[in-house]
Amino acid sequence: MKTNPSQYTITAALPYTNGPIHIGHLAGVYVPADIYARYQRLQQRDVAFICGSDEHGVAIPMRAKKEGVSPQEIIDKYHTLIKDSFEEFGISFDNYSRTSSPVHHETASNFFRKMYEEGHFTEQVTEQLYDEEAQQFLADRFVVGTCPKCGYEESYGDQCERCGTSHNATDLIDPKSTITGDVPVLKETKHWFLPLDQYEGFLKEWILKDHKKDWKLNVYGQCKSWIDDGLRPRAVTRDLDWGIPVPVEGAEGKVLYVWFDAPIGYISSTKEWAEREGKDWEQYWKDEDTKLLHFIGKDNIVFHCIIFPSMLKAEGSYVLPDNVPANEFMNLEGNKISTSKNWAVWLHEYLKEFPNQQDVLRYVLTANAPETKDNDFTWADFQARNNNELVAIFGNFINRVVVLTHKYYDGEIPTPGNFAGIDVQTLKELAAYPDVIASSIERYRFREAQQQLMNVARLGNKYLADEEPWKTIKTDEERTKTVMFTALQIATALAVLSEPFLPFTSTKLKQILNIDSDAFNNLSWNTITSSSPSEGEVAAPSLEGSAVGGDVSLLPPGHTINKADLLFSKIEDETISQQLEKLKKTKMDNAAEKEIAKNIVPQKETIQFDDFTKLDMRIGTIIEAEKMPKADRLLVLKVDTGIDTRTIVSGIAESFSPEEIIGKKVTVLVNLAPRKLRGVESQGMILMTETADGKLRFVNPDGEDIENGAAIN
Ligand code: B3M
Ligand code: ZN
Repeated sequence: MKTNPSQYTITAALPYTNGPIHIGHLAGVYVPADIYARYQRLQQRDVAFICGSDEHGVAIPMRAKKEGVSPQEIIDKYHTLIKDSFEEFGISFDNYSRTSSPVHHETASNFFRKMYEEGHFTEQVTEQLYDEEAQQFLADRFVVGTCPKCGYEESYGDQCERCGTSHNATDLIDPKSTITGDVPVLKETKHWFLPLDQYEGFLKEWILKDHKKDWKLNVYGQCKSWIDDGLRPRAVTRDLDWGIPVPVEGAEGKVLYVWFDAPIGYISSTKEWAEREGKDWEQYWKDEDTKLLHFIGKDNIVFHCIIFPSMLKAEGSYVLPDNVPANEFMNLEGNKISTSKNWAVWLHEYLKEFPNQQDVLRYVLTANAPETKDNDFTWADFQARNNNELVAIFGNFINRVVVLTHKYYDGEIPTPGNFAGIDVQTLKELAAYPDVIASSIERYRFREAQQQLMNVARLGNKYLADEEPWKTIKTDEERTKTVMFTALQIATALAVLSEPFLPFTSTKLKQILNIDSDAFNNLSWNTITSSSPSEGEVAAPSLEGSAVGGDVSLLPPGHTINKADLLFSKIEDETISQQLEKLKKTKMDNAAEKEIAKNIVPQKETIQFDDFTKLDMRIGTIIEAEKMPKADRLLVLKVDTGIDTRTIVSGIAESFSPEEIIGKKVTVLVNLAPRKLRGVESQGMILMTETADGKLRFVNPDGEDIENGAAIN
């Protein structure tokens, strides 16, 4: 672990542009990464907080197909939506790029070419899964099957979403094409492989032996288990027409595997930023003193801890990640969040439905952050945390302090008298918080850090409740001044310490306290630490430079604050029921869709009218029926077709007894070539359909007045 790096390169997983951002993404990756980046900036550290859209891979053309538009339209639509909603939500990326950008194509191609030229890949012709109907090779999300490791039946070709294992598509048991539903065949194709088996020694040394004991247990554990299981070569190219063309001879029609190019996106995004800001990108990726951190969700661990580091190692000139603080998953109301099932709270919708309440969602997602296990987001908890914590603890404290300061002193910070024991103790406790919070953040424990932040507000509330300035104002004005002065110091500390977690609240609070000007530039995380008085000491009143060396005041006597403005407001039951209704509707829509999907087979290929007129279908009546001996499913029928009376063998014995169908009007395909079934020649076919639970039904004419022999056209 690097303890005193010269720069921090903080990356957050590049979201796929195949859908909008939801609370699962936010809780798992973007909120913790943002807290970390904001905190490091407050510590005056040199930070590059990097992200961008992941616009390649199979997910994009799949989504395009679903929406009936081109892949380019899909990436443009979601890139814009994602970028804008991150910005409005206050995720403070220094750069948000996209992998379709020229700088990325160039960077990724060069990376591949260098590895290729230095002989880091093996070239192999292997048999890969191929969908004959779609005429396409199947990899990644184009194929599902049973995971060879955990038995999950819906595993993707490259990774199992349940156990996180990454595998080759040919490892799947019972693979099925997600394009046509067909069982794929094997077909030969050439690809370039990263021989991960050759990196086992390096990975063992780097992750297991080296210093990675400070990695989160879930991350370290997953890596260890993969390495212990033995690593195998992984194809880093694909037969696909969407992606970065493989930049070597003999690779026409092939593109880089999305997980090869996407992590390089961090590098290209850094380049874009450095170019704009006049910085040297290499310093943030190649300088030994750089602390490189990848914030991701648990399904991305293998790519960031095994594959990308092996690529960086092979390339040779880059630093390796110092840590990969991956989170588990956030569920929603007890169910797994799912883009395809629309089971999510979408960020862009939240921003519309809860205007100016970014911090409430940030707060709730951090309070329940899935740091060590999966967690659940519920609207009831969202409401409770807002009303009982943000409003009742944080907001209430600030409101009381600000209102009383105006009431007693016209908004001017009073000059304190002698500090009593309780004041000294309270301010000492306050001065200890920055380090406590910092230590939690440095160890990626954001829930704990935010709890400590709330404890600062609790400290303030308790202090006011104990000292009761609203009572002492009538009996002891001097004492009241000291108490109000002390409470105002706590409010000021809250404005500073809340910035990484609740940036909008912090800004608002700084405006209320009138400390958002340059005069307060000295006010920082560290000045809070060094600002506690001794008992009996009197604060040196000073208006210049608020809290510097030895001075006990963060907010000096004589300074005037602005009028109160509510930081948080109560969320009513009505608002919560609306959200729950919305989810209920999604559930109902999904259930209905599932019903339909169960019954409706996809439409067949288009035919011409001539094809249709070839079919000769007539109305007929079943006049005799008997079971075919030794055949469970077959009945031998005599049918009056209006043309003749003929024998038809029909596979309906499991649904009907012979007796019940005699006299039934049916539809018959009369010009079907005769064929023998169990020695009996069948001269046509009765048209049937099926109920949702699989029972057969005749296709009957609508009315008894239709004569046998009537044609269907
Ligand atoms: N696009 C995110 C995902 O798996 C994936 C991350 C890439 S980070 C280089 O949803
Ligand atoms: Zn699995």
